[in-house]
Amino acid sequence: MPPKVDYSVYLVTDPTLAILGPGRTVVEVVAAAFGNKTTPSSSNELPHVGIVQLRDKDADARTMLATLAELHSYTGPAGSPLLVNDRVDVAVAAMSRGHCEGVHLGQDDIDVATARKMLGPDAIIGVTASTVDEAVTACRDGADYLGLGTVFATPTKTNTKHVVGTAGIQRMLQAMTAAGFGHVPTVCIGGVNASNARRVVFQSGFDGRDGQAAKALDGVAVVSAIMGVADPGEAAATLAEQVRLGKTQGPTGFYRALTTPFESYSTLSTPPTSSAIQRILQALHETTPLSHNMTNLVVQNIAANVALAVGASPIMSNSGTEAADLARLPGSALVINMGTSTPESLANYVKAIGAYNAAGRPVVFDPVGAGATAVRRAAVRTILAAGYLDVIKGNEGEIQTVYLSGLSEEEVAAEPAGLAQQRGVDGSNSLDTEARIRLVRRLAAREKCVVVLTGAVDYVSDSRGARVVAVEDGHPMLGQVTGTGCSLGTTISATVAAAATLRDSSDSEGIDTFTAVLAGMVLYERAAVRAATLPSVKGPGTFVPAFLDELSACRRAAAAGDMQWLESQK
Ligand code: 3NM
Repeated sequence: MPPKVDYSVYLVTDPTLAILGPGRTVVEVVAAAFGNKTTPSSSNELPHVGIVQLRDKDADARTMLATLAELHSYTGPAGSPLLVNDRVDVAVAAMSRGHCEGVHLGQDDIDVATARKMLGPDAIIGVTASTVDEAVTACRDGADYLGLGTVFATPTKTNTKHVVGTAGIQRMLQAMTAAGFGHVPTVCIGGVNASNARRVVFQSGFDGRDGQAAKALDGVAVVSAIMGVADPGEAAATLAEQVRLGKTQGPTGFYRALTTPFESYSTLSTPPTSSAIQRILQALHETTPLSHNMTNLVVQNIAANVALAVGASPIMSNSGTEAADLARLPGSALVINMGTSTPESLANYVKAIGAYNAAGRPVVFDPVGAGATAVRRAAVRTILAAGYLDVIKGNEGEIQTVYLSGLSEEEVAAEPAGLAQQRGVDGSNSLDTEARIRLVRRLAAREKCVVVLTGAVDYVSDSRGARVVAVEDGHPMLGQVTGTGCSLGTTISATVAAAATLRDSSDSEGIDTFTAVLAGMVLYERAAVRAATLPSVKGPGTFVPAFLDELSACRRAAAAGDMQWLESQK
């Protein structure tokens, strides 16, 4: 039997100058990652790198054997296995000298069964898989662990077959547990580093549903995040900590693992209590959170006024560079609204998402017009890859596009017609109620975030796809004023920010992102009904000021403990 391995941080080496930097060797960098220690550590001091793979596509066998001998003087005492990439012949030779513990095989290398015969039962044999079929087949063949990827496109390896995102990793994990291989350890590879490891580990995990057991990643495999940094030892320690947080606490401080059981697909859950909504609106009123809007030109003015009316402090800044400072301001939240995005704004969104993730502050994504053009569909993929989004809000076409953007082409083809065919022009309605509920649940469970599907009836799923609440309120007048859909995103950012602050500061029983999103929605939609039905409101022109007044009045009433305005809410 191969030894038990800590797969949390798996170091894959690369000898190219572009990654190592001038004047450094692979052995020096690996040594640094192990603290330059060639003696066994005390038992309570585990190495940060649990396993190493020598990957050198150009080296001859003899050079590889010499390098393995050197590397093993660090990995051996630490108890971290050392494997060879591709070369079973080199692994056989190195194992006979006690300088290596196994091999890692790609899909074009010698098959697992043959490698096992050559290396024996104690060798560790890992396999790279980038599709569900490859993953299950590798397990059947007897792989000891799998490297799943490519998670994100990476300059380290440009000939990768499939860039699958966290959604693709999750599908492979799900397929493994479905096929009875939940026990086979996995790492993911491709573009993983200290800034994304935590949420990659979290979002890739399959939470289990419909009687299928959960399966999480065991760790991350990295090249440049250790081989290409100035202090490999520190980088390894940081990665180990980020992986641990991803396994135990989710993507940011605010995410809370829900214990609510999964309910049936078509059943709606009980909405949050009026008192939970009241507490969130009161916190909003008292803390005046910053709502940082990276939004389109058309709606900036109304979104800023709505932010003020609901009790937030708006900043309409499209600069990604500035986002790092804004994210650190107390109580901030970010809205990414891609209504009029350009390549430049996309780069700014990516920076801003990274900054808010790093600060542990919420991000709301409004994929405006997501399905309309190829450019927008690509932008959605880039944004999903950029970081954790606490809330995704859109109409049917937009939410479908976001959902489909995480699937492979074969999976898109296999989707039920209603889900796949509609590529999302604004406001289109082709799904029936059950399909809408299924869509929000599936996207929420996959991305592990709250999903809001807007329409005549809105559907909101919690971040496990366990609870879905329908909100049937609002007024047709909202459809006659530009920017009212986008301003709902702004409102949600304000309530989610307030709930995050509430949670950080006091007893927050019953307060989570899901409840906060619903609080923002009911405030928004009830205020619209109240404004539109005032005798003084004659049409869209008189509606806007009355709507702002009602948003402000309802929020103030809630802050004072008066929730009467909500009573006629469905
Ligand atoms: N294999 P970095 S991606 C070695 O997808 C390797 O199978 C991949 O490098 C795969 O951590 C990759 O610097 C390179 O992004 C990963």
